[in-house]
Amino acid sequence: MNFARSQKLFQEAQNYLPGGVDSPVRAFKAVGGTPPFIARGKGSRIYDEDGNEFIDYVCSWGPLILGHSHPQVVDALKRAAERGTSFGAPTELEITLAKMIASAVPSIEMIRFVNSGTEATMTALRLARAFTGRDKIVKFAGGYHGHADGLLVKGGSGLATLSLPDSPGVPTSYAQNTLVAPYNNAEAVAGLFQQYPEEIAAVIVEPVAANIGVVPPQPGFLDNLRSLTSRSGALLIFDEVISGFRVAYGGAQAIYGITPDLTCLGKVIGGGLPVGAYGGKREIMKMMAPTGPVYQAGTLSGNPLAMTAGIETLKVLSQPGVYEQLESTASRLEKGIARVVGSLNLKLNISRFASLLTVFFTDNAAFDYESVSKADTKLFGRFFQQLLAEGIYWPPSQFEAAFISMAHSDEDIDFTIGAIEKALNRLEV
Ligand code: KE4
Repeated sequence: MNFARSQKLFQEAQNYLPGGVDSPVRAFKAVGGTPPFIARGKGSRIYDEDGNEFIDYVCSWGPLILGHSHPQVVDALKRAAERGTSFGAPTELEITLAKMIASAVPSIEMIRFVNSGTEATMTALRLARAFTGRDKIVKFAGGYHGHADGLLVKGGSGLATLSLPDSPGVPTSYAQNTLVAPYNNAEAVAGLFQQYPEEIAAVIVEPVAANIGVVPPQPGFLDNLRSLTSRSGALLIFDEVISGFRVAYGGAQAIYGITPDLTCLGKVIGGGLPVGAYGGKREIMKMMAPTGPVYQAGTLSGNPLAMTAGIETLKVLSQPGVYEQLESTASRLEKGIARVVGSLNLKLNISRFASLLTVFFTDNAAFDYESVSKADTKLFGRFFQQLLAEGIYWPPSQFEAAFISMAHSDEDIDFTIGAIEKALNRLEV
């Protein structure tokens, strides 16, 4: 493959943007080489500035569950843009999307739209602190909830990849209010509640961890968090920015039958445009300005284009058979990779939850940050480069999930399995 134009653009970009990118993982630091500069996307495919074509398993890190440039979304966006892109005033579109989300996720009685998952989790934690009058929060090692200061403590996702356990610039005083427990370890959380009685405002958790690669909750883990928080007067916050409307139309909370106090959403509900949201019980949410004293605001919050893309995306997702199709496609990929791994007698671990999948270069179980951090990230980098050369755009980090969309066909999956077989054959593992 020829990447001449991407190499030239990458050089130029680095003069203006740190690392040439607007989000660290895109710079391919974890896998090496030059990131292709993408010119366009259609369905399951993306095309770079050199004309190379890739089957895309990043899907903009989750939002494009319908695939790129879905006609229903694009047509609605064109019409919306002609009516105006943003008013800084209420629109009916916000009610429409709010109603769709509230009917899909009963724990969300009220919701506030913001512009990113980071804004959603940052505000949900501020709200939890205000509602409980407590300062401390609990997160999980490897959990990534965006880049708000108090959450960059043993972050996952890009931080895990860049092995920066804490980010410089976060005041120690902020970090001291963030307690960290291992994922899938409710006993450790119980210990924190014993150590800091009446001080913990909330536990924030990815109900299906996807920023250390895909690590599903062990049986009982989420139930235990629910009972621990209820007993202690702390709030349970489900960060469903990835899992929301992806693992099920009602999110992971629908699968596990757990009612969190607050839920954070993003990605899919914006259909590829910048959206985040936090929502939950009415008695908690009405503490938000202007009905209550907790402040949060945003110029483009709930803007008509993002609302439109979200509404059209959820309309498609609410149709019968959608999650069955996603499950069938993702399962076909998982089984195909497993066949290859088995035939080559490789020590790899394939971890899948619905349409999220990670191939871990370790035979450790996908249990928590500790267990997956043993993965051979160098080997993963070579695997990634082999796949790219075969026309597969896999997530450029061992600690991210591959995202399967409604646009991935059986032919795409079979081609991908063939490319993975070639790639693994070429690795001296
Ligand atoms: P954003 O601020 O990036 O919209 O959302 C932050 C966030 C919150 N919660 C969860 C569970 C998330 O996964 C994220 C962001 N996800 C990463 C990918 N793992 C975004 C990609 C990137 O950082 O470039």
